[in-house]
Amino acid sequence: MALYPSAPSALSWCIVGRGAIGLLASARLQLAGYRPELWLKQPQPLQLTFTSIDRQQQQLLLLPQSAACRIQRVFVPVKAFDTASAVAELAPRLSNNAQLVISHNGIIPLSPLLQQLQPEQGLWFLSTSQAAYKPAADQVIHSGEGQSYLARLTTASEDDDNVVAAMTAALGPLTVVADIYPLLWQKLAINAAINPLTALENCRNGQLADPQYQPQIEALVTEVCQVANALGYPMQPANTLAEVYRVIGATASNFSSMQQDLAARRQTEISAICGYVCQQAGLLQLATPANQQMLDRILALTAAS
Ligand code: KPL
Repeated sequence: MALYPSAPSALSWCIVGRGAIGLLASARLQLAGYRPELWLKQPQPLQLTFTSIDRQQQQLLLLPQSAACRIQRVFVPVKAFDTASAVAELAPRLSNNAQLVISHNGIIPLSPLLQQLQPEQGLWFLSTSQAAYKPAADQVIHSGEGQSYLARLTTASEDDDNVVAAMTAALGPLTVVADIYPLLWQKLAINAAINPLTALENCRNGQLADPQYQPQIEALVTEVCQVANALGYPMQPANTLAEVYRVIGATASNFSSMQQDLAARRQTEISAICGYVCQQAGLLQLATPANQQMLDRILALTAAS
């Protein structure tokens, strides 16, 4: 007898963890007629209160991932540093042509993920500016309307239409792009400028509009642009800086994810943000002192806590 006898439904999605974006995606998938199931360390049903962007509140029951069948489609919206271990845990449960969609801040090397996957299993990246937060473990609020971009990272993605339709329901509006890296570098500049500074200053994003932060923000953004340009992703410092200040204004009342992580003494994504910039700069023999300083200061604070 096969270990996982029943085939998953075309509408089944496994969602890893119970972070705000994962729960937002689960709620929206369920409301669109999909069957999201949560992959949790302690599998148990979650009675979720979901508040949509138009302030409608709904009670939803999210079930844990069923042990009865192989996983065909999975969304992995976990922190950059948890992505490889999440994929390794999932790997024995995946169907031969499973499709995995990863989503996180920063950039991580893909080889540790690809080593866990079979050639026919497809890997995708979703970058989103949809905003959600969890006022309690069983509540998620869709707090800001954003957009998402989806790209294939591997060629083995036979059920493209299904992945695109489901991710549109989960986190749309969605644009499919051929290469996600230009967007990831743009987002890296935003996160390198906003996340560590708000974490160090223990402030909301909006405080960075104060002119006292301008020299540091400019230095961080200029370095990210230099590295991106050297890697073949054209980025102009002036436009990128304008975009950083637009995001600071648009998210003025938010606490960045890194401020929240540092305040809660959790591991931060600094290694996948400023750390990735410094690591790539090192390979290109470029100097990135502003990013290095942010990396060192955040790592020192995390180690001390
Ligand atoms: O992505 C973000 C984060 O907090 O991680 C920004 C854009 C800075 C919004 O807070």
